Amino acid sequence: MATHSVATTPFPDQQPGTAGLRRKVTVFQQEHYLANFLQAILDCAGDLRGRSLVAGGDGRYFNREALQIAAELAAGNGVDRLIVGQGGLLSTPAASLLIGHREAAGGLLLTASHNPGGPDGDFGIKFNTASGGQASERLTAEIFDTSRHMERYFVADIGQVDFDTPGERRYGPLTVEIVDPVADYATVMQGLFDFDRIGALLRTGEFRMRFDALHAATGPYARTILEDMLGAPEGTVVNGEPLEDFGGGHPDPNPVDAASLVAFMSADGAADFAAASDGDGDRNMILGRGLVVSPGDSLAILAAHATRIPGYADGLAGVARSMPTSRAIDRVAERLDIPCFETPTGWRFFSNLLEHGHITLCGEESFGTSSNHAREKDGLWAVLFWLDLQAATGRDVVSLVRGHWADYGRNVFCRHDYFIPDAQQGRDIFEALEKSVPSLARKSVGLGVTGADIFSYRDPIDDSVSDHQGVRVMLEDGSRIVYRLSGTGTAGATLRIYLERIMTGSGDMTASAASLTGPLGHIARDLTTLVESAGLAAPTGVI
Ligand code: G16
Repeated sequence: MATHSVATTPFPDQQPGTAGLRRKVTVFQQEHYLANFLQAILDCAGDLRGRSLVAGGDGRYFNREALQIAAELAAGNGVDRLIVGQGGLLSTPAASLLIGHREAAGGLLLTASHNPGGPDGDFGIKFNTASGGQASERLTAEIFDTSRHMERYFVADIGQVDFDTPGERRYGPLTVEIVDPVADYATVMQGLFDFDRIGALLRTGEFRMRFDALHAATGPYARTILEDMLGAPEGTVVNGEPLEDFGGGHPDPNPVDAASLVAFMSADGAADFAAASDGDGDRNMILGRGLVVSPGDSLAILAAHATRIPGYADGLAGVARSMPTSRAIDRVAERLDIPCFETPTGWRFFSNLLEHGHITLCGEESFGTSSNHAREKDGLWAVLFWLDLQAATGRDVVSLVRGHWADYGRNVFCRHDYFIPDAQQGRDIFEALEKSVPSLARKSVGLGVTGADIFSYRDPIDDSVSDHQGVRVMLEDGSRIVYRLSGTGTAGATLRIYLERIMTGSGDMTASAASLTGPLGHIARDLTTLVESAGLAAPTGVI
């Protein structure tokens, strides 16, 4: 079977964002676009001849076409084996685990995560290395640089690959192995949690749960684990069928995009526990009756109770959160007397800490939580952790959250997103803010500013430095405002403003985070040029 080189010209826009390259489907459909980027990955991934790669995606539109192109390039570049989830489906955490278990050289993850799908939606691809974790900043920069000079890529004429029939088949120089996307992942979950205890809870008939898979990748995983293995009644998993356009929805488990689940949990007849996951199964949202658990609180509560869970019974080595994430976890770490790391936004910054045993749990405000069992965030893992915790303690989500606030105080957290259609204008607004940092302390904002800086991170393992990771403003009452530009969108620019206010003892701790942080939101907006430059006086999204 012929392997040949295809002449191409570089695309200037293949710079990955927070987690891989995300663009409109129509951009990826341009001739050579995907092949160029894949070749850049393969050129930078080390010697792949004779090695295995894992490949799979969240099932969105263009998933299958992209996999076929990936197989042709893998064969053309001497990869020996491509391990693919049946139907081309692999959730991001499952792919990460599979890379490690099969000792693959890495993985091609076809996903734009929580971004909308369909012919007019988004597509994406990211490369995970042999550790199962996302490519480092350095490797990502190398891939981008290579893409800017791409003049050829290598393919083999392997014909159409069958991505649906389990087992392995030979396509010229390449073996394609089609695996059950769920089996390996489910076994790992069984090793971490007390399935008997969770099963007993779910089978009582008194405890009711709903899991909304938002028509994305987690559906098959949730059905197998929650309904088949743990015995939750059929119908516990809703929207469990992965669809190419996610049923027209936005597969992001947050109170805005999963509003129907929030409404269900606030109405008469609500379940005791609910959860949702995103496009590729790495995010999670946890709900109790009438309550959405803030991701920062979720991380803190899981850490505070971790030793009740079999997989974490020996305690935690340390914890980490991304910089904008609420500091609730810091308080738990302090009490447990374990280290707490503050990293830039992006799961890849946790990789070294996990790899070297510095941390056991980590999480982000963007509805991501996970542990050292994987090198990616893991939506269903978080759901199982919360289930096991409820089974172990006999307490429901509301009781666990309120109990935590009573014990540690509440780090009230809310995110204001300002979407600016003109991307350059968005960058200008952010740059102006960065420039104003030295003078922020002199501003009169109703509350004293006690400090402001531009966050920079030095990785404690490899000493690499990541600058310009967001602006932090500290206020005299302990509140904090953080600003950064989103790195996952495919149009315009989104300025994210993260608001955090500390409550201990006094005041109504149970009021909504949006109302409790409202005044802080005004202060935060007024420290920027959003109103003058973009005419934006109110956020376009509150999460
Ligand atoms: C990705 C990263 C996360 C990060 C998030 C931030 O999430 O994997 O680590 O927190 O982006 O997004 P933004 O840059 O828009 O604020 P995902 O789930 O999209 O892969």
